[in-house]
Amino acid sequence: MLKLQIFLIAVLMSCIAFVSCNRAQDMMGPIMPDADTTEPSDMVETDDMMDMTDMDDTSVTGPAVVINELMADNDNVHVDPQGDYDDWLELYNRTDSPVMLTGLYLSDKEDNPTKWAFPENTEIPANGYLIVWLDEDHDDEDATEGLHANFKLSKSGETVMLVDTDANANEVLDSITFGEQETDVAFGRLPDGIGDFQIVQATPGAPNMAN
Ligand SMILES: [Ca+2]
Ligand SMILES: [Ca+2]
Ligand SMILES: [Ca+2]
Repeated sequence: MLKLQIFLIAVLMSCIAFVSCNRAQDMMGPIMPDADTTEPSDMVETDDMMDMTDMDDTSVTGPAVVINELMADNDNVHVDPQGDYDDWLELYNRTDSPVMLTGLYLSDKEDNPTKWAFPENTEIPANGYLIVWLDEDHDDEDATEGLHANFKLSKSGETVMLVDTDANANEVLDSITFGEQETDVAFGRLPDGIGDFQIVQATPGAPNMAN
């Protein structure tokens, strides 16, 4: 009789151990997959982060090149190759490859998106910067050095856009509408290429820095 009791107790203990083990596995089960799916894409997303995700997925989705910084009233900050302090705009290549800007345009007029064409074979280096002088010196025979567009930026604010015409239609790759600007104060993305425009330190041709 004692043996039977010991046997039954042993069986009971085994059952309890078995059930406990299964329950522990059930509890563990949902935790592990959740941990695996906690990837950056599940984190809080902003439009900017979406752009970066898109780029990572395909390397080209979303504009490779964006408007990164501008100065609409340059009095004493950055001198052009001809010795003038003119409006300037900085482009930034968000990709790890050089990008040819042939077929791209800059404009300050939404009804004329192809106002100024980048010269043939203008290239922006991988993760690099390119300065365009917005000084109406495009026809100046002395202004052969540097890129000079046929419009200027308004200090009181306006829209400037980067446009591509590759797909038989004008595609606005990037467009910035800014308000009144202070003299010698730069307006740019922070961080480079993805952040919102704000007042920044003037860094023409170099990474943007907080003011
Ligand atoms: Ca100039
Ligand atoms: Ca203008
Ligand atoms: Ca910069």
